[in-house]
Formats: sequence, structure tokens, C-alpha cells
Amino acid sequence: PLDPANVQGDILVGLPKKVQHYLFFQIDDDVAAFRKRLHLLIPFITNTTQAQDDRAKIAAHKKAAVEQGKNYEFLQLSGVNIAFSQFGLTKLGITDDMGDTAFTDGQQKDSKNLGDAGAPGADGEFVPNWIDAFKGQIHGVVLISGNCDLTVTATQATVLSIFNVGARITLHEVITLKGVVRPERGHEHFGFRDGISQPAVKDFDTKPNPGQETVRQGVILCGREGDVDANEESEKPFNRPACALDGSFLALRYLFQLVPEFNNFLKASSDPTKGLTADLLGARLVGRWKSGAPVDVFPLADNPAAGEDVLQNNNFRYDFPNDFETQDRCPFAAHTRKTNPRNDLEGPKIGVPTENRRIIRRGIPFGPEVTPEEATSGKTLHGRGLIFAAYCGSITNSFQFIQKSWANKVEFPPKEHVNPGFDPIIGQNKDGPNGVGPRSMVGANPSDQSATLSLPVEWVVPKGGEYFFSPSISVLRDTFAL
Ligand code: N7H
Repeated sequence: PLDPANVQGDILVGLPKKVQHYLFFQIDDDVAAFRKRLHLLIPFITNTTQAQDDRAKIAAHKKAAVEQGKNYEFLQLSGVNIAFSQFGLTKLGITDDMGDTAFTDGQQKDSKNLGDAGAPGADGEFVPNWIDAFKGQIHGVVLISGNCDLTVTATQATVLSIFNVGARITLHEVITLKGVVRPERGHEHFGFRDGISQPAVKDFDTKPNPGQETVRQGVILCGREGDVDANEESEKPFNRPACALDGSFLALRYLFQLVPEFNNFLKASSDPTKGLTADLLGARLVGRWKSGAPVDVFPLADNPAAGEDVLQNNNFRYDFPNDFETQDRCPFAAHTRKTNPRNDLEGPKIGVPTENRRIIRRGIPFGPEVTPEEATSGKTLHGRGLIFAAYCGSITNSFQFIQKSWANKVEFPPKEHVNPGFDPIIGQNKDGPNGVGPRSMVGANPSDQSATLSLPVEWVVPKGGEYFFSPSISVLRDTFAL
């Protein structure tokens, strides 16, 4: 059986965080020295049991604060996890094939496939429009989370001092991305509640919420039951080396969001006199109201109480009568429907399982709130967005497939008389100059469902990323460290 104390805490539970740093690093040429220092880091790594305890402590603290009528302050705490790219494995001399082509090739090679903008470089190879830090080789990432910037910065200094004692440098920082939750807790920069729909993991999340589906452990953890190729009807198990067991792949994306532009578009494209308010249009593009309430259940008006209620906010399957054929309740191309189509695929009409396409999302927003100047001009002046982080037992099954074959595919989800169009939030059309083509969708307007809505080429702009592997604690100790 699974030993939670052997699995890094961010995967199944999530490191509790108000602030999180992602320290992307390169390993110095003295690999043996790095591996010895890695050994010293292991006691600092937050495992799943510890992350659960931290969450329980926070909950008790919050309850006590409420009972005493005090302001609730997040407990002072901090967490650390570590993950490695294929470049990192190679540097460490780990020659095992992890059995995931996207991971092996790295995300920069995959960027064209994902639909990122870019152009051929001097050698003819596609170069995405990313920041330079992500165009070089990144060997790994240390995730450092905590209650505030001070705590996280202090923990980061501790981590760096383990690797770089005195004059002996074993780890070089490439870039640190600093995530911080928004003042509107739990909501991302477009204003929508995020992190609601996650799969429950069998024999671990034993009390799923209504509508929350349970997946086999191998959908998230390598080497466990269900770690199988979703493209093979026979459920062919992936070929994993011993060091993959109880680790998870981490798809990380540095995604900028054009918030004033998004808000302006909603205003300009709404038609309040015909019932299509900017709020309703936004909800139909996402699949949820800003509160989190799903439009499939609440198609006409928001229900903020339901939006925050875990017993109600994920209890839907796009299986109301006529849901399969009409967009009365939710557009086929809505972000949540594109990225987890539920009954569109699993229902009787098509009958294809989606279990192996599921991911666990653990991202955090970055950047400041929209300034009055930006709101007035409708133009982004300060970088902000989402450090998107998804765990999965297979990148090719899930993260890569969701972006490429669902969000970017106008024919998805399959419907008889209509192509739904692009996922308006993350869909990318690479067929255009510099890998950017026009986007559109249908069904945005409930009273004119076949009308095509032209969308800006992008509201979510990828500026970097990498695929990582987050090993189990015992594998970190016995295989990665010295
Ligand atoms: Fe998405 N958003 O704020 O609009 N996402 N997402 N996502 N996303 C979800 O149900 C958002 C991105 C998924 O099970 C919600 O938790 C933004 C990528 C999946 O019903 C909201 C960005 C990928 C789900 C957002 C972004 C996904 C999901 C609803 C980028 C994968 C669960 C809250 C800046 C390739 C669907 C919730 C389900 C939900 C937003 C990126 C995937 C509000 C702003 C790149 C699988």
C-alpha cells in the first residue's frame, strides 16, 4: 500500500501557501558534491503526511480564531519540495528512461506542439517566445511555500545555504518565480475561483465531495495501479523504471494573463439589453461564475453560496437533458468543459473514459493587482498571471493531451453539427504568422448559440515552463542523493 510519508507533499495534498517561490536551478559540474548536499536537504522536504498535518493545524487555528471573534492570520509555516527535469536526471547520471516522451524531450521542444507562439531560430528549430531563463537548460526546481514572503525568503536562504556552503557552489539559481495569492483569496487574476475541481485519489482521498471523481493512484503516481497509456484500449501499462515509483510528473507553465484586455473584451462583447451581461459572458467562457458556481447547474444567474460550497460547486456532469446537444447551460468550448469534458466523452453517446486525462492542479497567481491606470486604459502595464503547476502520472496522457488535443482543437468536444471552437481561456492556434493564429468559438451567447464569437489571439501568454519529475522521498535518498 501507498506510504504517504514517502510521497512529496505538494502532489496529493498541496503545500499550504499564501506565497510560493519556484527556484529553478542548474546543478554545478561537481555532481557528487551536489548529491551529497541533496542528502542534507531531505529532512527539510515536506512529505504528504506533514502537509496533511500542516493543513489540520491551519484548520484548527482558523476555527479557534473564528470562535474567539479574532482576525484569522495564516499560521507561520513553510514547506519544501524538489523536482528534476530530464536535463537534471542526465546531469545526475540517472540514465533510466522515465517512459514519458514529453518529459524526455523537455517542454521547450514540446512548445510548438502545445501551440505556443514562436518562430524558427538560426538552426531552423522552433524557438518559443519565452523569457531567456526558460530557453536554457533547467535541471530542477525547488518549491518553497509558506504563510508570507518573509518566511518563504528565509526558507529559500536555508535551502541555498545547504547547497552552497562557503565557497563551494553546487547549485546555481536560474530564476526564482514568486507566486502570491490574491487579496481575493482562492481567485486567480481574471477573478474566478480556482482549484475547485481536482480528482480524488483512490484509497487516499477517501471522502470525495459530491461530483468529485475518484481516479486510480497511477493516474497521478507513477508505477501505481492505472499508470497506463490512455491511447491504448488495452490499458497498456507504461514502462517505468524502479525510481519512478510513487513519483509524479510536474508540468509547469509560466503563464501571463492580460486581465484589463480580458475585462474590456467582456464589456465590449456583452449585450445587457438582450440578457448577455459581461458577467454571464465571462462565466460562459470559463464554465463557472467568478464565485465558482458552475454554469451547468446555474446557467442564468450566479449563486455565490453554491460557489464556495464544496458540496455543490463540483456536482455536475454536463448531463442535464439536452446538455449533449445544446449550449443552453454551458458552451461546449467553455474552459472547464474543454479541459474536463465529463459526460461529453464518458456519457452514453460516446462512452470514452477520461480518468487517465485528469491532473491535480497546484498553481499560484503571480504579479500585482490591476492598477486603476490599467483598468481605465484596458492595457496591461504590469506582468501578472498564473504559475500553472499540474501533477500527473503521465504528461502525454494528460497535460499535453488536454492542451493540444482538447483546448487547441476546434472539433472538441465532438458534436454532430458544430465545431465548438477554441478554449477561450487557454486555447492556442499555432497556424498563423509566428505561430499565432485567430481564435473563435460558438455558443458564447445562449440566445444565439450558433453565432461565432471572435476571440483575441490570446489572453493567456506562455512565457516559459518545463516538465519535471517529483521523486518519492526514498528514491531521492537512495537514487538521487549520495
Ligand atoms: Fe484552468 N481561469 O481562471 O479561467 N481553470 N486555467 N487550466 N483548468 C479552471 O474547477 C485558468 C489551465 C484545467 O474538472 C477553473 O478548479 C486560467 C491550463 C482543468 O471541471 C478556472 C489559466 C490547463 C480544470 C481556470 C488556466 C488547465 C481547470 C475553474 C491560465 C491544462 C478543471 C476552477 C492562466 C492544460 C476542470 C476549478 C474540471 C479549471 C482558469 C490554465 C486545466 C477558473 C486563468 C494550462 C483540468
